[in-house]
Amino acid sequence: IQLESELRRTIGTHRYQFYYQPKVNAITHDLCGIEALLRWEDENGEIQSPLDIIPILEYSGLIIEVGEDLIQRACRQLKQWQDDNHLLHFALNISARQLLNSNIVETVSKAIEETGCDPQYLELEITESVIMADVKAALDRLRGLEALGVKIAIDDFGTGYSSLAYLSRFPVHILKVDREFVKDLPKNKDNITITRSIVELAHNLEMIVVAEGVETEAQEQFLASIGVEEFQGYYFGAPMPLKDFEQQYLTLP
Ligand code: G
Ligand code: G
Ligand code: MN
Ligand code: NA
Repeated sequence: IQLESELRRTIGTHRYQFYYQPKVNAITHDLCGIEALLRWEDENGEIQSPLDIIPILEYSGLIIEVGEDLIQRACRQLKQWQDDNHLLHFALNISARQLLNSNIVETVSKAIEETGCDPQYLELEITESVIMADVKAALDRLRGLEALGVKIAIDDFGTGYSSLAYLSRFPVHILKVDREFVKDLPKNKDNITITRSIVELAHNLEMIVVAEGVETEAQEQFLASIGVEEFQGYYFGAPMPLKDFEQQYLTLP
């Protein structure tokens, strides 16, 4: 409860911030975008993981208000990079309640309008299980978001129970292969079969594939060989504060 009131009290402050993790093109290894990952600083200045924070924001309903602030911040950062000629795709995670119990379409629309960012570069990551929890409502929201020009990614793909029939009807542009399947590539035969199938499915549905949790050259080479378009993982870079990200990736040597 104390943590909850602290989370409420610090909305809109530096205590909430994004870390940025690079995503690279599978062929050129050029930076093509980032995933923004929430961090929250506690009163001792220690950084807390979203795995501990998001559940509290979700059950308390604070996620709506925090989420609106984060969407605004994301669009502001995206606009700033666009003004500086850094054409990066900006991926932002959207939780269950944010998608299903808030006016997400209006929130995103307002943020795009107020910041002037180019919505084509904004990607909203939604997990498979959230979509399957309420297919009708999710489809309605996703159509609204697509109409704004933003891209939709399915996060942690392969861990839930997606109906393929639904998947083909959804306005989804990107599939993110869960790192569980990347973990022991290229040794694990099951994971070879699974990743190949996911890539084939995605391409048949005209989606691009991002592999998460890429940690080794062997994983990277196998995934490139089966047609994965983008990589994200410690092999290419861990999530890091804005300053470090800009210094490492956006300044000329
Ligand atoms: O950065 P880390 O791997 O610890 O993030 C853990 C999980 O927390 C991610 O898989 C992601 O789904 C979730 N998460 C991270 N940042 C955000 C955010 O800004 N909003 C929401 N809703 N979830 C986030
Ligand atoms: O939204 P999602 O849950 O996919 O967020 C990605 C999470 O995965 C973040 O918590 C991030 O810190 C973590 N992550 C990113 N790259 C790697 C990686 O290469 N290996 C592992 N184990 N975790 C990673
Ligand atoms: Mn994600
Ligand atoms: Na994920």
